[in-house]
Amino acid sequence: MSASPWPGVVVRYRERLPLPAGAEPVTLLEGNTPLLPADALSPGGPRLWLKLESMNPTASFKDRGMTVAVTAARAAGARTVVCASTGNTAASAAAYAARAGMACVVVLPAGAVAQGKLLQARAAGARTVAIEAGFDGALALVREVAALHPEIALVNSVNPLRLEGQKTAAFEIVDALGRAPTALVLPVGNAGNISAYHRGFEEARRLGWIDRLPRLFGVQAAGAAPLVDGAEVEHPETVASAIRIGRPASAALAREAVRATGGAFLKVEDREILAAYRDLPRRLGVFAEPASAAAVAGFARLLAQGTWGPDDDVVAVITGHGLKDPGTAEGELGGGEVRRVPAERAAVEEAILGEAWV
Ligand code: AN7
Repeated sequence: MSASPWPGVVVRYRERLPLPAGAEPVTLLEGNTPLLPADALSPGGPRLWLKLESMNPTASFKDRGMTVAVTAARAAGARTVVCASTGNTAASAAAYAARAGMACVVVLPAGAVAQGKLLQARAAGARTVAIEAGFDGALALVREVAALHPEIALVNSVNPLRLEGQKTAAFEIVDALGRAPTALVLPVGNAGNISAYHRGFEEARRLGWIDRLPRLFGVQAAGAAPLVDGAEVEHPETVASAIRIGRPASAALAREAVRATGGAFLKVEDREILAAYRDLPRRLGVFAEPASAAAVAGFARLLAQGTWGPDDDVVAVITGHGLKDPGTAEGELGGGEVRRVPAERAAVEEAILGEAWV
């Protein structure tokens, strides 16, 4: 009948992760996410897949890194995990800390985190702190505090174990396709994830699982595009709050990822992000948060530029779930309004069969 159940990222990839031998995994059985065919978004173009990282336990890719970072932190005797976050790292840290029986403190840019993510952190009992600063300022402050207090585990992606966990998404893509894709397109904020994919694909090549690296394309929002513009952005602005980051901590690793794979950084306007944000659920049934829609907007741009032919395989990473950001959905999805009708047969019949919707 069934093969053995999925054991989560730490157990599945233990020999590829730098964890102490005795460390008891802290897991919510993250990973093993779908690679969904999405050719409807690639007419005449390459084969396109979406890596649905939104299907992780807290509905973003952060869980892959968090299981490794929190496993190591607990094994080392830490009592408290801390992060700065645009929201998803906080939601994930809060959940894994709860699972581990550890305390969690999340430091967030005030008024700039999507409602669902904030609720996730609070639901899991994290001490939730808002400061009058952007993400970059928040990260600088928690790094300062963590440097003074070794008993605190900082679980931002400056913690190398986060990238180690996140590299496992590359292993899964190779496993699912049986080869390396031609290209991987993903949103870039603090630049940890693109660096982690590079590490994962590079490791897969060293192990002989693939013979070449996919080109890595990092997509930034036009108002928060330090890696495209080549300069830090003091006041990053974009509808995609997850990637409203002006000073990416892993900038150097990300530049190397793009250089070594022959990829590129590109930026997309908010209106392109929102077009993809509306398209994904309507055409494919995939509800993604705006930052993830940026990857699909980037794919569309590269497609229009003739970057690929029909024999290429491209993976776009859906990094987080659309349910996390009901505020943007309410404002931007449009069209799908709720119509009130009387609780009577004729009215319901008309609503079901009538032409009035169009
Ligand atoms: C949905 O949660 O930085 O380039 O603090 O939530 O590795 O930063 C989130 C980032 C893409 C960018 N998509 O990844 C945080 C945070 C979503 C995200 C990114 C984030 P990185």
